[in-house]
Amino acid sequence: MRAEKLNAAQIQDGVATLDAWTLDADHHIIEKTWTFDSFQTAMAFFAQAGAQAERLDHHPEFVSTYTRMRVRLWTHDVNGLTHLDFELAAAFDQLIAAEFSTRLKPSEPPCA
Ligand code: H2B
Repeated sequence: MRAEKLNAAQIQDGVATLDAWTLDADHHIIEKTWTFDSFQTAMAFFAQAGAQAERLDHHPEFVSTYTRMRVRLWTHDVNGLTHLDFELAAAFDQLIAAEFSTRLKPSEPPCA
């Protein structure tokens, strides 16, 4: 069953449940950027985040810039946001908290 496209209110509610993700101007993409302590750590996150994407069969846009990794999420099939975007965003936040909280750039406090 194809995931249903969320409306503006549902999107606002979804963003409120996440940890510091932002909406793009058109409100159909959510994004977050992490800065890691090294490129190697950023690549380790990429690999583990990729596994989460495969688990949900839902795939982000990743932009890697040295120690920074930017993730943007939307659902291609509906050209908007669905519950899958918020599910994967939450999974990434859980991954960061569980595996990378001590490997974020020193100026970035580890996720609570
Ligand atoms: N990822 C994202 N972000 N949006 C989609 O609509 C999507 C996906 N569709 N990953 C999936 C793959 C679909 O193409 C496969 C066939 O299940």
